[in-house]
This record gives sequence, structure tokens and C-alpha cells, in this order.
Amino acid sequence: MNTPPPKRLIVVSNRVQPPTGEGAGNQGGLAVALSAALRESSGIWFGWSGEETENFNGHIDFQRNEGVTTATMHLEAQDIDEYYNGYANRTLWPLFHDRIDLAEFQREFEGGYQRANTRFAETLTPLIHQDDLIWVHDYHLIPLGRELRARGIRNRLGFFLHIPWPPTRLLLSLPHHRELVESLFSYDVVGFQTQDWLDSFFHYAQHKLGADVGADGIVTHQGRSLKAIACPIGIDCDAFTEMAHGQEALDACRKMEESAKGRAMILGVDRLDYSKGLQDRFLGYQRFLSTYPEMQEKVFLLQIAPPTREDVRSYQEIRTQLDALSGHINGEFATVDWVPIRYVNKGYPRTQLAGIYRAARIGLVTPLRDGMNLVAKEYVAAQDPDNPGVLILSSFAGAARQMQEALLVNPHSAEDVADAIARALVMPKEERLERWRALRDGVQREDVTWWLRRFVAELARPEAEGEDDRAE
Ligand code: ADQ
Repeated sequence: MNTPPPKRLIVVSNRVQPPTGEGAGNQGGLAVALSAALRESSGIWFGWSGEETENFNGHIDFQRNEGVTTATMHLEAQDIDEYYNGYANRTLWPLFHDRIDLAEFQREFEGGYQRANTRFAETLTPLIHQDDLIWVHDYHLIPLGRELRARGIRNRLGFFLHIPWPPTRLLLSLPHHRELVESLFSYDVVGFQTQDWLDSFFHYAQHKLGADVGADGIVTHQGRSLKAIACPIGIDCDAFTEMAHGQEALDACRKMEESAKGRAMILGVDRLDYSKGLQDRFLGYQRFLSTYPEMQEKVFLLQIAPPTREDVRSYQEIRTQLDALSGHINGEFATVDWVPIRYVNKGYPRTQLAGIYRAARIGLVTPLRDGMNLVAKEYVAAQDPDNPGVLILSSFAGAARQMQEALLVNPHSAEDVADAIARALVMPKEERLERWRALRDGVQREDVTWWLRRFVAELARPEAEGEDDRAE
């Protein structure tokens, strides 16, 4: 029997990450997996170029790299300011990460968000063919489905949220929250990272919209239905493991070990973002050093945290606070030949990063809120199978649901973090192996391809009902 060719996939995200041609090592698992699916279906990846234009005119720049077609457009400075730096990163990001204290509610941001989403829709609409599957990514583009429907698009539309869905009581503080949530009903499939975020969405739908939530995840509101699913994202585990065993990674690992001089390395790798809990992590480590003084000079914390979103004030502030706190802890504990925290504000090529993960006795992943957290999975994939390190993971990361064999901690509690570090350092090899094998099996089984196939299968599923009332 011949299998029909896959339907053409159109991926839409704020930024586009085409294959770089610089080898698999430099691309994240998500970009690699999406590129593979796009290649297979001769699809398109559409989004903002990251560039500014004086007058938005809907011009599309097409490029083809390694069999993947990307289509990008420029945005105006005002869009970038109000949509990207504004509503996406100063309103939705903090609110969806439980930081209502940092969320800014400004009409201009909301207007800019709508305008940019309209621009995405206007530019994308002419590229869409009748049978294409359209898959929209993340909080920047929630209203895009509604904008596409308003332009007569009747294709299957999917949306995946990479970040948490907030509890209803927090979402209520967002002006026009109802309109934002209702716009999700233009999609056929809406995916969340975990059951927790999915349950939060169901709660809002049921209690604030009065929607009907079926046991099969079908949510019906005012005659429109969507299928909501929990579909946790993974990494390309096999590729990452292979990379961690490659020469470049082994060189990086050896170099790290030499510079550790027999001290156990505790490793944090995060974008410099307040949701990642870096301050609490430093405080937990400080507590560890003071509670277990015999461990001083026997360990060090390497925190790699490249700055992001530097145009947003809260990100500038957290950077200043972390500079001060790491300086303070080093000042308090350092000796002439030992620095307790090595704090590095830059990114590393993935091949090197894999080697650094491998050299770490502990992977310390303690976000206060995180949709998933791929660093936890990468750390596991990179470990030496004969002598793996220990993953300490925040129970508030989406990844904790799948990674129960990690040492799960409350990242707000310095004592909890300190005790977990102490426990990890003396954990018998047998227990380390047992925990790691279970974690690795999960990361390998539910990898990025598994995630992608599950979502696309749901999106491609023919729906008998509702086909005709999709376009507005
Ligand atoms: P992020 O918040 O960016 O992603 P995360 O899932 O940890 O968080 O992914 C970060 C990626 O960047 C990892 O692949 C990591 O290796 C890389 N990275 C981080 N620091 C680096 C450094 N210094 N050098 C090189 N690479 C570095 C959002 C959500 C997450 C969700 C992902 C995917 O916030 O919860 O897991 O999307 O859905």
C-alpha cells in the first residue's frame, strides 16, 4: 500500500532558525526536528527576520538552506518595541511565569501585539495552499489563528505554547484576558507542555468562559471546538549523546576537568532570565557552603548564563543583582586558590556545552517556573553511561513531570537546594546509575521527534465536525 505524501507543513514562529550549514552541532534540537519535518513535507518556516524596516510593506525574503525553505519579513521599530519587547516579553512572559510584579500592562503594547499579529497573517495568507497544515508557535502569536481565519483560511491550524499556562487567578489580571483566550478557539489543536498547564487552561475555559470541557480534551465554546493536549517537548537525545561523545566535546570535558583540579563541578546553564531562578540558586549554593563547611574548596559552581532580552529593564536589573550576589558569595568564601562561583555571561557552541555537561558531577536546574526546560534533558543525554552525574531539578519546571528520578527540589528553599547538593555529592554510584538510566530512557523515548509526530498527527487528524464553520 502506498502511504500518501505528508501534507505540506507551515511552521510559524516569532523567529526562524534555518539550518546554518555549520554542522548539526550548532543548532538546537527543536530547529533540527522542525527542519526535518519541513524538509520531508516540502514545507515553509515563516516568521520575523529579526531585522527592522522603516516602512512595513509585507515583503517576504525566501531562502532555501539544506532543503528547508524559510520565509521571513522585517518589522518596524515600533512593532519590535511594542509587540516583541513590549507585550510578548514585558506583559505575557512575566505573567505566564507567575511574575505579576514584573508584568507591565500598557495599551500601546497590546495594540502593537495585535498589529504585529495582523502583519504576520496578512503576509502569510498568500503563501498558504488549500491542504497545508499550519503550526503556530508560542506566546508571541496567540491571536494569529483568529487573524488567519478572518482572512478566509480554513486549513487545519495548530498552536503550541512553549511556556506555562498561568493559573486563572493570575490570568484575570491581564486586561482583555478573555479576548486573548477566546482567540485560541480559532485553532483546531492547542498543545501545552504538561498536564498542569493543560489543567490550568481547562480551569479558565470552564470557569471563566463557561466552555464545555470533554474528557477527550475537546473544549467547546460558542459553537467552536478545539482539541487541547499535553505534549511535552523533548530533545534530539541520540544526536546529543553522540555529540557528547565526539572529539570536541571530549576535549571540552577534559579541559574542564583539568581546570577543576579534582573539585566536583556543579553546573547551571540558562539564559539570563528571572524565571530561571538564578538568584535563589546562588542563595541555595551559599547555604550549602555555610551548612556543610567541610565541602568548601571541594566543589565549585559553574554558572553559564548568556544575557537575553537586554532591551527589557527587568533583564538589566536581574543581571546587576546577579553580578552583585555572585561577587558577594565569592567575597565571603573564596580563598587564594579557590573561587566558589564561576559566573560566565556568554553562550557556548553546543558541542562544547555537551562536554561541559559531561564534566559536571551535578546538573543544577532550578527554575522558579519553566514551561519544560531542555537543559535538564541535555544534561542527562550528555552523561558518561559508566559514571553519570546527578540531576537536581526544580519541581516547578515542566520537565519535572517526566523526570521524577531526578532529585526534585523546591527552588525557593535555600535549605532544600543545599541539602540536595550535599546528597548528590555523596550519592553511591549504584543509585546514580539507577536514577540516570531511568532518566535517560525517558529522554530518549520521548524525544523531539516523538513530540513533533504526536502534535502533527493530532493536527493532521481529519475532523468530521466543525470543518465548515471555520472561516469567519
Ligand atoms: P528557554 O527558556 O530558552 O525555552 P530551555 O528549554 O532551557 O529554555 O532551552 C534553552 C536552550 O538554550 C537549551 O537548548 C540550551 O542548551 C541552550 N542554552 C542555554 N544557555 C546556553 C549557553 N550558555 N550556551 C549555549 N546554549 C545555551 C523555552 C521555554 C522552555 C522550553 C523551551 C522549548 O522557556 O521551558 O523548554 O522553550 O519548548
